[in-house]
Amino acid sequence: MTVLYSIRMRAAQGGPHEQGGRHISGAERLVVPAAIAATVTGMVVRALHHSRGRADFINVTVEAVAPTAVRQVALLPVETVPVQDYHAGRAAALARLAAAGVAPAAADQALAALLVLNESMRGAMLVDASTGQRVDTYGQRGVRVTRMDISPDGEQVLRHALRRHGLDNDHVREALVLASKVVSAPGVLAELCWSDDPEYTAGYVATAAGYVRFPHLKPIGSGIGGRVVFLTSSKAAEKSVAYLQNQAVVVVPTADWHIAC
Ligand code: WAQ
Ligand code: MG
Repeated sequence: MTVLYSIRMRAAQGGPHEQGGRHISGAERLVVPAAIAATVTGMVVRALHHSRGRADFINVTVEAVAPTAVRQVALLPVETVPVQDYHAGRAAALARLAAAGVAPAAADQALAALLVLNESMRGAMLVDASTGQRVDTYGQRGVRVTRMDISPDGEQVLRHALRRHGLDNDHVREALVLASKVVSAPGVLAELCWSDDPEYTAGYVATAAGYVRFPHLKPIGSGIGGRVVFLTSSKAAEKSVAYLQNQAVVVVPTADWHIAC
């Protein structure tokens, strides 16, 4: 197996993130050496032409990953729950989280934590699925999930299937890969997410059973999005964080992978 390179980009406006810059965009891929240059260029172009604003700080990291360190995980099956508006979407997402075993009060508390943000975070909040308490120590930055990608063959399968449903866009592809990694992490029960791009209102709830999309989880025009990762126990938090941030993962569709609608 050839060496893969982790490529990670984060872009901000008003200076670097660590000096208070506003998060504009981020991306992470795991690619073969021949794809490094084009991937880096694509990420920089994207950061410079983003609907959240033009970045004035862009950091790109390129780092080899030992082939033995790469783990394969299954691509999550996809389903869309049609909802009229974001009120209905949030109610449906909360119901889905409860069905997955997140305590209803904990799901409410996590949703509230996303709604009070006055600026989007760069990463995710990790929350105890029974108490709703935040358990990571990353504050306004959050935990960044990195070092994941879909396999090249898997990407063809995924894009072909998404195209038939009019869903072959960066948001869906990247979120599906990220969520597939997240729910494969030790101690993770579920994830709730919606985009921070003002024109993109969709979000999802992911569990090991699948990726469930809701076309509306926020009002159009809102630049506040976010992610909450629900942990079965706060005792596992350190292990979960280490996996989310560092474990190299290649996502692969299994023979029974499908998009329900
Ligand atoms: N690790 C952790 N958190 C992240 C990461 C990451 N790699 N990337 C983004 N986030 C957090 C961060 O707080 C962002 O503000 C927020 O998630 C939203 O990020 O099926 O586009 O990249 O139609 O804007 C989901 C629905 C789209 C797709 C999600 O997220 C569909 C999306 P964005
Ligand atoms: Mg975004």
